[in-house]
Amino acid sequence: MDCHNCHQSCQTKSRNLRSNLFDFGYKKSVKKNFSLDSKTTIALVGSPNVGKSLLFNLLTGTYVTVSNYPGTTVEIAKGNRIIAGKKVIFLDTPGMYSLIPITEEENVARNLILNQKVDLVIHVVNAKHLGRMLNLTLQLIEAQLPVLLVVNMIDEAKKLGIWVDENQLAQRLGIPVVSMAAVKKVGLKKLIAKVADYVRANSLSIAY
Ligand SMILES: Nc1nc2c(ncn2[C@@H]2O[C@H](COP(=O)(O)OP(=O)(O)OP(=O)(O)O)[C@@H](O)[C@H]2O)c(=O)[nH]1
Ligand SMILES: [Mg+2]
Repeated sequence: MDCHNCHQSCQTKSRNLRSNLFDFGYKKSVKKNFSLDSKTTIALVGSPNVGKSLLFNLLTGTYVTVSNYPGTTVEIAKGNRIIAGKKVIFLDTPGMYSLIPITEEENVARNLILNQKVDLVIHVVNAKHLGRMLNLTLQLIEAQLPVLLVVNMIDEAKKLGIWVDENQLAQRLGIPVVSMAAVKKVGLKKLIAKVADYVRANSLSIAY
């Protein structure tokens, strides 16, 4: 399958990742060998200023700078948390609008998810700009990456009369979706539960 948006390295990675699709109960897929004590690496990606670093801090207890200035994160931060009895490594990445990089920061994020071992990508979007931000979600899915979508800032969206139906979105995209207001920790437990589902599903897959 061609990757329409990326260069050769992406196509290669896409092929490698095909056997690593995960099963959240949405898709039947073949899982690759996965040792029982292996770590899970999860990258938080998304446009600038959507709350990736705030979420990273909540998930890992590690502090990285959170500000209203887009482009605050310029390099990858690493933290971890035990989820479902396994060590889960979270990576906070610089803002990225698309898998076709324009800025150096976008290149850093893109290279991480396409060229290094990332088991799951959490795409964080702003509920107020869902339409345009879903472009990257579709690109990530098309690149055969396992994706979990976080629709963040539902507190602000609600003030504007915007309500997101996470179940319908999950059905349409074929990936898990969690709506959140990270600033108030709304949806955090649900997100951790979805990550736990992923960790369990992949830990228990049988080697072939
Ligand atoms: N109202 C509201 N504000 C939020 C929410 N999540 C994050 N924020 C705020 O959004 C701003 C940006 O948050 P960051 O975590 O720095 O965003 P980022 O995605 O890491 O941004 P970059 O590093 O520039 O890519 C901060 O002021 C956060 O407090 C939320 O759910 N609701
Ligand atoms: Mg950041």
